[in-house]
Amino acid sequence: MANTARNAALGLLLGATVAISAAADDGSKLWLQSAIPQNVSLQSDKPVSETLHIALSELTRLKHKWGVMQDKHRNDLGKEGFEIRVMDGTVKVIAETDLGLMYGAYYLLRQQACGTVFTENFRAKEIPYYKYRMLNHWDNLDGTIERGYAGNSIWKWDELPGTVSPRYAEYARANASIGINATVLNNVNASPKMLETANLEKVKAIADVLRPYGIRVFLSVNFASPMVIGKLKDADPLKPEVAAWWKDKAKEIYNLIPDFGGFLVKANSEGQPGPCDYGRTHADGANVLADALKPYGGVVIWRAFVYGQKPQERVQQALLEFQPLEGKFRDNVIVQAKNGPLDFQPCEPFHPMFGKIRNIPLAIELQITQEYLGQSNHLAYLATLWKEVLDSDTYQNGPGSTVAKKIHESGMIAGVANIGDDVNWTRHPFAQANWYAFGRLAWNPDLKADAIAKEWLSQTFTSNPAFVDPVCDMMMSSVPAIRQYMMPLGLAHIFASTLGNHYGPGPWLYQTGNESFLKYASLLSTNENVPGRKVFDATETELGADRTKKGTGTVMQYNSPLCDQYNDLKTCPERYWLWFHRLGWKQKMPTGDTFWEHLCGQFESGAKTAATYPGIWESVKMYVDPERYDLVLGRLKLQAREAVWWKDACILFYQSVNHLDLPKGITPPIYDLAKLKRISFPSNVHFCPKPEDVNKALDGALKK
Ligand code: GCW
Repeated sequence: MANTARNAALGLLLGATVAISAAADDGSKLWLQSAIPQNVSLQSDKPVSETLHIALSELTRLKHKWGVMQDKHRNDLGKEGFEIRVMDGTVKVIAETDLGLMYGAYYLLRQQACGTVFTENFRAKEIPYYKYRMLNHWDNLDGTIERGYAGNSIWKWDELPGTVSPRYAEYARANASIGINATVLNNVNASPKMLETANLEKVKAIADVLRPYGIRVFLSVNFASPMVIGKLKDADPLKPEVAAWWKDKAKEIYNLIPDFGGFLVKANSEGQPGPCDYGRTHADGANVLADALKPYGGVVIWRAFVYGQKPQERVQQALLEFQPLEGKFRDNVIVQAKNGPLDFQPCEPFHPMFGKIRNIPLAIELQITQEYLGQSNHLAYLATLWKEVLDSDTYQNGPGSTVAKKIHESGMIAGVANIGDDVNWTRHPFAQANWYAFGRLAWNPDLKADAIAKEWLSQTFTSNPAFVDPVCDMMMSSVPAIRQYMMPLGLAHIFASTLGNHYGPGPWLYQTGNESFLKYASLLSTNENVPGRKVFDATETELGADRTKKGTGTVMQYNSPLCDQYNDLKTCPERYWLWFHRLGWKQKMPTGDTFWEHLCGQFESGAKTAATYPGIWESVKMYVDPERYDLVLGRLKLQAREAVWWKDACILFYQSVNHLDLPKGITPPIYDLAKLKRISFPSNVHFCPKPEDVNKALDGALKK
């Protein structure tokens, strides 16, 4: 092993570590539990890159004797990998690049916080599984965040580029510590103004802060930008002047930001402009941008979240739209599909594109922000949900064709960020765990959800097992419980507001007779000629969506044997029963009970689990600082209460259509259906009601 002289020198440092206070904790330091180490002076005979400076400064927090070694002659670690060895009492980080050393430094600090003892001959080697580990911010230029529940955007466009907030470096550091290396700064519902020169200069200022942490900046672009800011007649991707406009824009961007990552595009979806406006295809649209970025090494990320263009069932549309385009995209285009085919619901099967598309590199988009999972009021540990999809077998190339492997072809995994300008970044202290878990899974999708939870808890609170074990169990049970109390068995999109806030239950809205709601949810097309039309809504006899071969045929979008498994209730996983099947209330389930009994049992069980959360938290009070303790307790109490809200609202509403009695063993509703129907919160896309307001609304809905 070549040990360069330079690095022997760098192993010796003068520096100051930062004391950790055990008192009240505002959560701002996240899992890092220290501010950025300051006043670290380095003794080196060679110039030190900013990235290496970061690595060395962080290593001053290591309590063990350490050294770093950059070995450019190795060729097994790549740009970002590292190896750790303990030799002669010294922990050594070995990497080919400064970036690798930085990731190695964060690895060691994580191990230290988790209680690892660096005994002689300790060895570790890590290389990230995905090339692009990316956050998608849905942040707007006016400072609001679509589906953001932790305050306003951290990007302060008004003060940039003159004032560069210290938070940008803290953000970069937090991401670097978990391996995130790419970020899209703005909303996919993109303002064309984002590409104006004045704004690009602001983007440059942010990119300059993120770069030493190994993070590349991307932007969402509006397809009509050549018209809106370029004053062209249209944005037809096949017109030379449109192509020229994009080329000029790319040139301008790369002059400012030489390592700019590329464009993310939401086109012809939910009212956004796109190539279909001119009779062109998604491939035509993506390719004009790809050609502009190609000379600089940039990529186009084209979203597959399209629906409503054609009278097909919504969950089938993306595959139908993109399959004919296989082989037609430039090689620097990646198509990004959500984890499931509908829209980040609590429980969806994996997106059929992952099993059917062969000749388009596919990225996966996960949602870290909890749009449909209680926003910043509920504890929902999403790693379990993400693992479920990443580990799903698509059978594309026989058994073992997991979604995780499929997206390795593009190398891109993206998560819609849950970060805002709240002091603790995510408002609910446990939402930090989702940001953390996303980064860890993007680095290594084989990690286990509980192992990640334990890492996060150890670093964020304490590594004492008396705290970590029960709280980890609570986190692990959270998504399964939410699925049960909100939308059990694969029921989807029954929120109290459709286009608006997606908060609270409203199964009554998604019914025939409520055409506008049904259309937005587009659970099935409103076109009368589509087979299986109007099979979603609840009737006196049934509930669910018939997506079997006899219904809309959606099961056919999955490879064998899944197609037949999903088609038959006896082999369909319980969590997808209502996703693929329309069930009679009195129908006997494979479990022996009737569907109605089974459904009510799910609501009951979810509510019971949520009811245990406040007590679990109270039992670990001694391990938590008072500030975060109170913040979490208040929200867990609300979550327990909201679980009953969901259970009562759904059971009472379904009873109003099926006229069946409450099954034995189900706790009688405490709320009044008519009053629940009147609960309403402001209907906008960046709103999460305050816990006190929800509590007040629920007080008012109690039965007299
Ligand atoms: O989940 C839905 C959201 C929209 C979002 C859209 C999308 C950015 O309700 O707010 O728009 O999906 O992913 O494009």
